[in-house]
Amino acid sequence: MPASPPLTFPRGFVWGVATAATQIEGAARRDGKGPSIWDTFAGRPGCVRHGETPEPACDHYRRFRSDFALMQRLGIRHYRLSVAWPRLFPEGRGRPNQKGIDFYCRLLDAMTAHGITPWVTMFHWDLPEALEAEGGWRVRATTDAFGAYADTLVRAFSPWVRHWITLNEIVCFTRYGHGGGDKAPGTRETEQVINQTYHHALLCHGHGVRAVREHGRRGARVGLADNPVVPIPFTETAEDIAAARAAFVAENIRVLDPIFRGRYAPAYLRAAGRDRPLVARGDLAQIALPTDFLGLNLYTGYFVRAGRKGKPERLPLPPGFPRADSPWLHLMPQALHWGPRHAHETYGATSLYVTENGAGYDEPDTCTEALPDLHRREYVRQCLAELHRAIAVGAPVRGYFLWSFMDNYEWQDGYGRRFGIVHVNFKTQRRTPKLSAAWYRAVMQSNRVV
Ligand code: GBH
Repeated sequence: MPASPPLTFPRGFVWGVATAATQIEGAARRDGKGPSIWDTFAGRPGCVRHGETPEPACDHYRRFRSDFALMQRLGIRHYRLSVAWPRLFPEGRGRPNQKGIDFYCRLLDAMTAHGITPWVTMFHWDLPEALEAEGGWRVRATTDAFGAYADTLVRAFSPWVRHWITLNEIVCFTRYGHGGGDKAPGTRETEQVINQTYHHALLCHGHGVRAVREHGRRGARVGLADNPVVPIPFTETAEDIAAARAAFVAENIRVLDPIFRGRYAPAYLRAAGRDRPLVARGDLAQIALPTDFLGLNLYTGYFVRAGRKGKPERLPLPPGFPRADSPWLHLMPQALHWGPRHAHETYGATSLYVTENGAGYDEPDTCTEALPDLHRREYVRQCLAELHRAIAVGAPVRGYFLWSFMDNYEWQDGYGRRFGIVHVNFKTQRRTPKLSAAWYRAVMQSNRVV
């Protein structure tokens, strides 16, 4: 039998892993760091599983050198991390905390010394609590504070950093944080307030882009990490694909229209009615500043077919549809095909990165040898095959970051749900690469799905 063709990725394809500050650093109050809304939220009874907090997480604050040595041994050359705003500005604004800046300088130094290229997210959900006390994402003043933070960050870290990501998953810290969802600050506000938090987040994205253009090094690149909802056509027929594409626009119009088209879509404004956000002159120009790429965090999706008159009809999932242990993570590798295709075909995105993809399982707290995490390996492998198929039909995907390098603080799920390809024993802080790490190493090295 002839060998099936190897799923080789384009030359220069970027392979990496991802984490975020709150989820790995620990040292929540060290060297002058101020509390973030996640420190506070976790301390509130009933908000996080077993009341677990981001302390000590993976104690990466003290262990980053050995973590980078491990990354190097695992063949990891690109690493997406985030900077903690409250480390640089314990009060959210004002005078920067030099010790916080110094920490990231040491960290970036060690990272690059290990041959690892940083991809830095400016904001991954850890709003300084001091700003929350002044209204947080609800008030426009927070966007000024973010602008100053972004300026400081890009100035301080540009000697090491060429790849910037402004914000991670706007919906998670706006709607899920303020609409009765499960994310900090955990409030329930009116639809108008929620729309306003989105608007302020979008303005901050614009500030991030501006800061990179003003202070970034030559060739610096910047984009957003979005987590679009991904409708997957039930069949790959023209009708179902058109329905899925229409659903993709309807689902993601709130973030992608302002960023790619410099406007709030009439359909969005009509639906929002009197709850639409307050917009100042110049805001949309700032939000739509040209970016260099769009990051997509892709985990799952839903199925759609063409209903009456071609209208998208969402198909309910039967009980028992396969999922990871994270209950929201229905296993739909096709999201890696349709996410990039939709982004390209509807908004004309010309450079895409998968900034996150992976799977969360309840694995043992202790382990002595490589966990045979074949469930994670299998899902990621299927996702990569679908991503390859997307690239083959023209989706401009330039790279892929696996979530996550190591098990970490999974927000409201605490330490219970593990996404790492490296196991972490949170009692001893011992790291043990899982089977998926050995496999991913071979993928990165050969630039193909093995
Ligand atoms: C990403 O979020 C995060 O960027 C990362 O920090 C996190 O650790 C990782 O993924 C794994 O969770 O409405 O009940 O169906 C993914 C966030 C989780 C957001 C599921 C939407 C829907 C919950 N997504 N959530 S539900």
